[in-house]
Amino acid sequence: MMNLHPRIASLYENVLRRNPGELEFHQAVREVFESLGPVIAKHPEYADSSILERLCEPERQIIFRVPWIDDQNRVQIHRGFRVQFNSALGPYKGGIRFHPSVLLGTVKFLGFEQIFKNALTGLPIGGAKGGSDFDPKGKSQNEVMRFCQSFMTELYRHLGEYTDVPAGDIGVGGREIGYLFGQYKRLTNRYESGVLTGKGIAWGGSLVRTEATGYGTVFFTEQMLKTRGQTFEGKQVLVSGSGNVATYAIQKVHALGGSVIGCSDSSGVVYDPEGIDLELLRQVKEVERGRISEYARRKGGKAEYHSGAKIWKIAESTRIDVALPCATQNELNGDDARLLIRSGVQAVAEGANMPSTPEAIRLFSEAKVLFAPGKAANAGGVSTSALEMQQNASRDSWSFEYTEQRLAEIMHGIHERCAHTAEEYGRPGDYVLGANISGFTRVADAMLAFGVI
Ligand code: NDP
Ligand code: 2IT
Repeated sequence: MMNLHPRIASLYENVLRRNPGELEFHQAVREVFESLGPVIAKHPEYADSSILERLCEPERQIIFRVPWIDDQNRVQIHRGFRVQFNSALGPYKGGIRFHPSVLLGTVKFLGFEQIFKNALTGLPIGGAKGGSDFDPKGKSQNEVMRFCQSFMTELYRHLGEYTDVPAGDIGVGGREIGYLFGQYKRLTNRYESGVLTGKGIAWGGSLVRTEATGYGTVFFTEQMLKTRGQTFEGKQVLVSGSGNVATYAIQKVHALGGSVIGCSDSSGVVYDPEGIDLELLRQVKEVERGRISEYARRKGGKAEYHSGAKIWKIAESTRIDVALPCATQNELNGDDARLLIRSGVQAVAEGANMPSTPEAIRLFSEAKVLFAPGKAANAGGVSTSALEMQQNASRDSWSFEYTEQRLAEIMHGIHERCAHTAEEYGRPGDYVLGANISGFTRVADAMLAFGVI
């Protein structure tokens, strides 16, 4: 681990002491803090105004009980969260995650990341995250609906298009956003489209929002490759996960001439040397809500399925040029990074939030692998959410082509900002430093302007 600037080190100790046991939150804070030494040295006014202390303390944290009745008429109790972290740049904005692993510390790490990610987009959105330890897997449609209705019955009073605008994340896609929006509309008697993003196209959603995170990750990677005179043409790519982000990352890699030869879910890995058949993957995952083992079964002997395996192992026996972790936090560790580096990986971009461990990031940096942190590489999702809010505010809807063009421009802008900031601070090519400093200064300047609040 890198050393922290002395003023930041004592602050970090405080974060550890005040947020015991929240390991993912500690990790996310540490990663940002490691980048900020040179900024604090250059701009003592940030430290003098306790900007960092304030940034680490969420503006508001809401924790609530979510009771619902399952199909066997049993009462089920889950925990709901919304951490409204920072609203210096706009209404709180960030997704909702439904996964059994969700704890307060998970939501805090995601909300903290979201502050800097959203700042980096250049769009007027603050940072937040929400979720529940509810597991949508194996639940009936009616159970998911009843859960979403109960969740929103408690959360609605904290939301609003000028206050807090949630969206999807792991376990929350178009279906869940539909139930959440329906209940919000019913409780408030307002058709307030701008209160949630990721909505269906017929009722206020934006074209490209579904594809945006995966597409954006690939656009960002394309920009990084370009700095070394490279393109996706002919590249062999691994994409972990097989959910929303992974699916559309795969689609865009293929459109740009690369081949994704492996993807995964939490049960196992598919290795398909012909390149993943996206239509089949979408049929299995989106239509049937099945497992990727089913993908391999239907491909007969042409694709391998490895139960319980890790996707990065594919790099042991096959050349991997680009790796896009698109599943979950800490899914790519030091050993995985070593495998990828030995295989000749040139670029790694995080479609997921914090998928690489600190050791993996250090190894990529030492090996001069192009590395894009999630807060830059996966910002296309929240950016297109902000475009959805713009369309809702003007009661307009834009074409697919126009919206995708806007997304591409935003991702280019983020790449520029990261690259330029890294150069300005004497670390060309360090996208982690560039993203953290660039995101931080935009939020910090707004906070300075507002005084002590
Ligand atoms: P989905 O629920 O659509 O898909 C998640 C995928 O990751 C699934 O394949 C899932 O497998 C796998 N996965 C989830 N948790 C675990 C775990 N603990 N261990 C192993 N595999 C796991 O979610 P998204 O695609 O929306 O999100 C993926 C990542 O991208 C997350 O980190 C999210 O925060 C991030 N992200 C999402 C954005 C969005 O717009 N949706 C925007 C920016 C970032 P299984 O089905 O077996 O659980
Ligand atoms: O992590 C993320 O950026 C998201 N899950 C998307 C958030 C959003 O508000 O679109």
